[in-house]
Amino acid sequence: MLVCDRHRQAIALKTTPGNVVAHLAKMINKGPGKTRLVKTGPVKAKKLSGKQALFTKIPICIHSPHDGGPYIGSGMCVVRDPDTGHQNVAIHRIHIKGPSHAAVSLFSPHSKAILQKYAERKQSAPMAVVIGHHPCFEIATNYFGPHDTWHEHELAATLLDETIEMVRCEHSDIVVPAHAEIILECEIKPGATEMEGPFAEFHNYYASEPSPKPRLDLKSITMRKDAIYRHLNATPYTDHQPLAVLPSEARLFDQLTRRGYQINDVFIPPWGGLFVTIIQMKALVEEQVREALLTTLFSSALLFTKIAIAVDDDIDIYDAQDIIYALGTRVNPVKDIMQIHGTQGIPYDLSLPLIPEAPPWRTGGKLAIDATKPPLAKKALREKFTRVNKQGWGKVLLEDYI
Ligand SMILES: [Mn+2]
Repeated sequence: MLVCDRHRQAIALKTTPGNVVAHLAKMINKGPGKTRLVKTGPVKAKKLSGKQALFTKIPICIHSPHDGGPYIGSGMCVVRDPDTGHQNVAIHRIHIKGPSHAAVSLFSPHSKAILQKYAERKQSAPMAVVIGHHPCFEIATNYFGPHDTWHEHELAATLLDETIEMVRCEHSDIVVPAHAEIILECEIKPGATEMEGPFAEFHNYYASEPSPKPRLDLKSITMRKDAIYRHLNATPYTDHQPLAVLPSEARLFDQLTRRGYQINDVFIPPWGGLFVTIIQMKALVEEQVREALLTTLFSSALLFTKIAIAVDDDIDIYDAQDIIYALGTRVNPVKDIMQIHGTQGIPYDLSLPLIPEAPPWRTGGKLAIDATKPPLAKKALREKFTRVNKQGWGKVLLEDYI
């Protein structure tokens, strides 16, 4: 558990827990940091190739009881555009199907577009799977915003504020971090597929049928002398959910702040199945809250948001009890809730009906809840919502009496 909460994320990003999202937003805006190509590095200490290159050399786990087999959930998969040489890095789940072959579920549209070029040319596509490194690498890898000429590991250099050493792969032109724990060098032969799934998803459900996915053939493994296998379990409550949304939280914070809203923090709680986004803000008028909520629901920075909740700065957005308190005491169902019908729901959301003509897409809706206090413009009313605590709370100290 390296980055499962703001406290740990703050250590990784060298900031304070309350400032993680704002800090990350600033870093992402800086763009790529510096990298340096070196001849070799710690990740080349051990090399296994040919018949020695086997997935069985790594303690790959089964994540959930009914999964189709062991899965790598922590692989930062690197592909390289055959025309431009630009790389893309994304975490794709990898279903181990044999000692040296697997199926990869391509999540990133960036990676998909690159691999499509190889497929159209009937060429084998190299893919390097980077496992285990400083958490900034995993945070950066979960950035899925635009980046034309740089790749996610260069963003890690910005987050670390260091020049990152990279090494070339043994079997391709792909460059990978020289100080990573393990690199799996694989190739995807044109048209080759393997069945992938079932696999329990980020929200605790099995939400897709097994289906053919690109087949990965393992060509070599390089690793550090005493390499550590970093496992990321897909089911809550681990690092997986917080990592998957952290750059998105930062991008939404940036988007809302740029629109002029006074945003304190943004949080996509794992206890909302990643379908709920909470924004903490102070508004001059109620209309600002409604606009910020709608922006959140349709933000391109977010993947899954179905429900958006706005709370004030006296609510702890990391505490589910406090959120329910705000919903209970600050929401007038007649005017503080906006419901939108007929929007596109994501395939994973089992609460929504499938579109019969276009499965796995679903028809859904959105829900916005203003659970803030009355806005700053309504000063007297707002003051009525000042939270009261017990007489002497925080002032009576046990030490004064013993
Ligand atoms: Mn990308």
